[in-house]
Amino acid sequence: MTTYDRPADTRVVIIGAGVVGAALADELTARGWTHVTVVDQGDLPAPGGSSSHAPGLVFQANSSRTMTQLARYTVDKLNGLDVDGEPCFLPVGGLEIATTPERERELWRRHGWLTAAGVESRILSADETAAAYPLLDRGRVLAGLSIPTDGLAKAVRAVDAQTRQAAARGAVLLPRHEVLSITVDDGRVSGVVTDHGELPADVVVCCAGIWGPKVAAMVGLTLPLVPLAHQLARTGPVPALAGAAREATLPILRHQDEDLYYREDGERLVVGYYGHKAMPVRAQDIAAWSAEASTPMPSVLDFTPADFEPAWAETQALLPATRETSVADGINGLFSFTTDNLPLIGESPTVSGFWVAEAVWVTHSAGVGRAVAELLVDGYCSSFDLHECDLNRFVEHQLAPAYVMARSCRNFDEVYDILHPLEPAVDLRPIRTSPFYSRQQALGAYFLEANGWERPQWYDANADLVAGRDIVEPDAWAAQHWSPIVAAEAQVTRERVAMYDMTALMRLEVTGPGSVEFLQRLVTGNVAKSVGSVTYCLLLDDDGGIRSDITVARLTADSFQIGVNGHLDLDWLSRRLPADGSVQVRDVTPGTCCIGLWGPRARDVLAPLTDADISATGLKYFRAARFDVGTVPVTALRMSYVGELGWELYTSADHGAALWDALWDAGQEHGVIAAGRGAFNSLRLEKGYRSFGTDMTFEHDPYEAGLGFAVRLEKEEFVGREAVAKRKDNVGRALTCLTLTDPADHVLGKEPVLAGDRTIGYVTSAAYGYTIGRGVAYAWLPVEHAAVGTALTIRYFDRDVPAVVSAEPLVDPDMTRIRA
Ligand code: FAD
Ligand code: THG
Repeated sequence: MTTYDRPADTRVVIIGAGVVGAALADELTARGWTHVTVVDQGDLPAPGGSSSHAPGLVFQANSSRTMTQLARYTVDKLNGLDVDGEPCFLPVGGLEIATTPERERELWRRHGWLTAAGVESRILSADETAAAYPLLDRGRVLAGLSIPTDGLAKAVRAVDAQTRQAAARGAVLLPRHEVLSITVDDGRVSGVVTDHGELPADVVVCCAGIWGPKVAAMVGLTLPLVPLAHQLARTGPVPALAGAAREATLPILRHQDEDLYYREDGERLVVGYYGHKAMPVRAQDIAAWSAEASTPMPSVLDFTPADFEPAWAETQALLPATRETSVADGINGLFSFTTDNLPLIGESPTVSGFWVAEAVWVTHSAGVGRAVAELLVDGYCSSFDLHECDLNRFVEHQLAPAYVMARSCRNFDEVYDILHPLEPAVDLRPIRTSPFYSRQQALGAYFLEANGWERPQWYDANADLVAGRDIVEPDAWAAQHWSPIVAAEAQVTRERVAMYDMTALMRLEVTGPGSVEFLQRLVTGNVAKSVGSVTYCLLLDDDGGIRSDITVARLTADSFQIGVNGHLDLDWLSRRLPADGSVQVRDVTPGTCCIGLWGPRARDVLAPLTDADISATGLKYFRAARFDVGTVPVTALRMSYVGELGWELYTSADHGAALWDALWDAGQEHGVIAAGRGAFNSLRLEKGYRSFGTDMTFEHDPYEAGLGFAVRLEKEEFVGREAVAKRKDNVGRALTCLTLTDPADHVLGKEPVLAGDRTIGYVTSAAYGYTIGRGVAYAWLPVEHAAVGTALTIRYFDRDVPAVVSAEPLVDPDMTRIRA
């Protein structure tokens, strides 16, 4: 069933002719959409936004695989574009250097990300690094990371080349047109009002860069981005570069230990600096372009030399040749930061036809243009996995101005920092607390943050449980945000019973007479079952890609509780509600809470607290029931993501503390503990349960992901059915369970997987399996390398860690524990 149908004569107005708007116009017209108009307040091809003065360094390394792929496409595309013979890309290569041992290790991690994403790179010794960049003081450098395909994008030329191509295919370019408002009829965009009149539109795409929040506000949309000033200076002529015949021949250089980057500009160097304090500006306060203004570049603020002083001192130390020159000029240029360093791509949740492509660097611009064009033309994006970039990924508090400002500025401060994957945010905490919070504090919880929730990673109160257990201490990197207590909590869950705070797991309520029909159309499973049934199933894209994996509990004839993975699921369901009002969807996460009570003694703890029959036959595996636990009314789902006997127990927040206390007190004689997310993640990997967003995403189908069992092809029509039916017998890759051969080894996720010296895949999530006594890693591999017993290696920093494909699940394969 295809839910999407937009004709090629859809009238599109793109607001903004920076690198993003230009790329989109090109990509849309290349797909046969010709009713495309690009408006910009400024003159083309340098209308005065960030693209008009960006130095254009394209470094492809990124902790996000998607971002690396967007960059890679940009490199490929710009390499093939020119303006009257002048290139849009200078393929000078990239060099990231280390001047500290921590950074040297970090370069290896980055090398791993690049390798996993299919971008060639190489670690260089100190001598090789100095040879690759002769201006460097050899004595200060420890190592380098060389990325031959990085280079310099000529942003203004890229705008010119792509808008020209679009115009040649029929797109209309309207420079010096300022957008003043957007017309919305009956919840749909219908036009764009400029200072030269109104343009009719079926689709409007906001590519307005730092002005994005102002444009989005025209349709009542909050864009969570902050324009921040960033210092960019140019030296005078550097004698060592005298006589340079070309704009640049040296690689672009990153010196992240001191927040600096460099590019050549003929005989000069251009120096970018992130070390100064964050300098946010409100989008509303940024001027519009003006032919009369003394500077027609409203995105450029006055250079503040005092902020640049440390950068210049460091530059002279690192690149001694610069001691013979000085800072000639500089700017404080504005560009967008977001709360998670990722772009904002997607359609407004409330005004249909209003799209945004915002907070995009030059580096990712052509990739984003392609992605948005695919979304508009096809209804899904087949080239990139965009789940991390979706405009609608944020929950309510993440749109609050205070949150957006604090987190965006923090990301500016940390832009080049070495961040552990579990590194928690520091500002504004706590944002959300479950009703168990004070109990958890009293137990010495080590909190990390999940969607704003304070969530225990482990509890110091369990320190006594460590003694006598044989726990492998990980290396210093993996040992961050880790404690041997994590291991003890995991083992005690399998030995006795533990309480897990599951409040952060987002849950929706779907109600109304049309609920069954509505859900049947959207999910891969059959949910038209008896009241009390729980169904594990998937949401799919039209192309069969996995949008989410969810649990659907039928609580009454007309109401369901759905366990989801995040705000995108709420958005997905809300957009597809029937127009007749027969179904409502509501996020019930705030105001409710959940304890996962799991372990072989879970029934011993719960049974005395309730009159309900919770025996193996009274409340079967994957069934739901409502009953009272002491004075607390609960909804119990008999399931367990950690793979043990037990229930998810939900109640309203007001009853939360009483629920905790009841279970805690009753559990004492059975050795109950509170356990944290560290143990949880280890246990779920041993049980083989995938995590959406990490293990599988939009780019994977259910069969590759090992989730074919959750798809009922024989059921009535559902979104994605036709596509998955075709993909079913065409599986080329598989999400595969690996175990690390040496019990002393750890990996953390995102590492490349090798067969011999060939990279064949990458790790998604990883943890130590405290039941099986070795590391566990799930990885995407070609099926020919996914047979049980295949020996492979995982590149962890500079080491190749031996691993073997293992039969899954590693624990309780015959389901006797969980069905007990
Ligand atoms: P813009 O280029 O800002 O384009 C938005 C356009 O929208 C503007 O032309 C504007 O006139 C138009 N517009 C806005 N509002 C309206 C309206 N109401 N009506 C009509 N038109 C409107 N990125 C890299 O990848 N590598 C780098 O090395 C790099 N260095 C940078 C250095 C500096 C100093 C700065 C400031 C940025 C740098 N960036 C770099 C970031 C990069 O420049 C931007 O992220 C990118 O150019 C944004 O492109 P855009 O098309 O989204 O926005
Ligand atoms: N609990 C609830 N909802 C959820 C999750 C959860 N929704 C989001 C996310 N987690 C979904 N992920 C899973 C993954 C596996 C299982 C449940 C949720 C699971 N799988 C059984 C199995 O594979 O053995 C399914 C068996 C079956 O289909 O009968 O339990 O943690 N509420």
